[in-house]
Amino acid sequence: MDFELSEDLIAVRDLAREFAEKEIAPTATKDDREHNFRGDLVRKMGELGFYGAVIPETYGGSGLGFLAMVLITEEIARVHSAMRVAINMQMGPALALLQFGTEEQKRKWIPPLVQGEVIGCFAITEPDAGSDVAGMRTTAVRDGDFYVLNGNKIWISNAPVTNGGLVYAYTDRAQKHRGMTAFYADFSEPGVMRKPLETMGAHCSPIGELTFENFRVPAANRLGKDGDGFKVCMWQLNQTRLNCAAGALGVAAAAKEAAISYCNQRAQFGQKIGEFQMNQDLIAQMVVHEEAARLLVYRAAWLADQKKPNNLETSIGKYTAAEAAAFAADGALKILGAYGYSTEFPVERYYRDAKSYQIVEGSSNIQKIIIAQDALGYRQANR
Ligand code: GRA
Repeated sequence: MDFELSEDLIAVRDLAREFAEKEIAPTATKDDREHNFRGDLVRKMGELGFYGAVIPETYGGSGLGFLAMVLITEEIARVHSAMRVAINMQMGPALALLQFGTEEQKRKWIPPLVQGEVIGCFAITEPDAGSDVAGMRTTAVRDGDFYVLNGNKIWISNAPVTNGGLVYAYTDRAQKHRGMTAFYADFSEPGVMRKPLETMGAHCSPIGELTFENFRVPAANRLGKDGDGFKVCMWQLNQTRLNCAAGALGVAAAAKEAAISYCNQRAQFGQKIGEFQMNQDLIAQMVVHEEAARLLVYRAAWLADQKKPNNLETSIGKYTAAEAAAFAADGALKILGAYGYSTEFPVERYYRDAKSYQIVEGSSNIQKIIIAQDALGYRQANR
């Protein structure tokens, strides 16, 4: 195993770090409080190639791969977790198109996603179907050259601002998950209602409901065949989960850095608070959990770059990274005390953002189910 990053990977990581520190950091805390969606920065990230790392040059990407995507995401999330979501919203649909789309679909829709010229999204979750994807109710009924979609999606990142994206719906509910179909839909057509929703964190990343009422999607926008949707969705989630895992690594690093810096500057009872063993215990655990998670996430990305099965490794990486972020943010708040709780400083933002990683793209419990069932021999994760 080679633990060194190549020169290309170091260059792309440094570019992302510089962009995050120079362009995102100055307003991060303020913007997040004001729910300020930074369309300008989202566009710029596209121009810098942050969405195209996993997309071949033919479709406007750099083809650098999944490890590059992870490194970029980590750097963005270390400064501002909410801004990392943009990478997923552009990359997720682009990758699904790359894997399941026709040549025409790829050429038409991938480059604008990669450039950040359109704002993407993927619509899976519904009020009664979160962890249980197959429990969704949205339907797509064929009508000549169109499908007519009806249903309600919730907690959809970018819902208030997206131009369109992946939508999953049942074309034949009787077939259960084998009757689900995937579409790449343009939301400027009539029949799409949006409702923004408030959340605890990640305020710069707008989220909301999408309601489809007799929303007509051309049959030419279908990905694969009728009934391929669940497969497309599980495949897509495996890729986008890696982005969430990388985001969690970034938050874990940010919280740890804040805790260390405060330990070295704050004095109480006549000494730096880093001298107290209870704080050292927290710092040691933050370091270990974060580093372990990083190696696991990089392994999953490396496997993806080798085109080897990696669902299990991605779930292991995502679970570990989410828990490392939550641990680090919680620990940083303990160490910073009132300064951590204060909205003047970014640590409370890390805390709010860290919690999201235990929920999104398969909760920590869903990852544990995937991991345990594989270990027990009930259901193979890599299929
Ligand atoms: O044998 P078959 O033909 O019936 O196929 C089965 C299986 O082989 C069928 O699906 C196939 N399958 C897969 N195929 C390829 C299952 N997993 C995979 C796979 N990874 N690759 C049914 O399989 P099953 O295991 O019986 O399915 P299930 O029990 O209904 O569901 C499985 C599972 C719980 C893992 C799934 O529903 C799941 O992943 N749930 C979590 C939902 C999730 O992650 N939602 C994410 C929402 S989007 C989001 O959070 C956006 C965040 C954005 C951001 O912050 O960046």
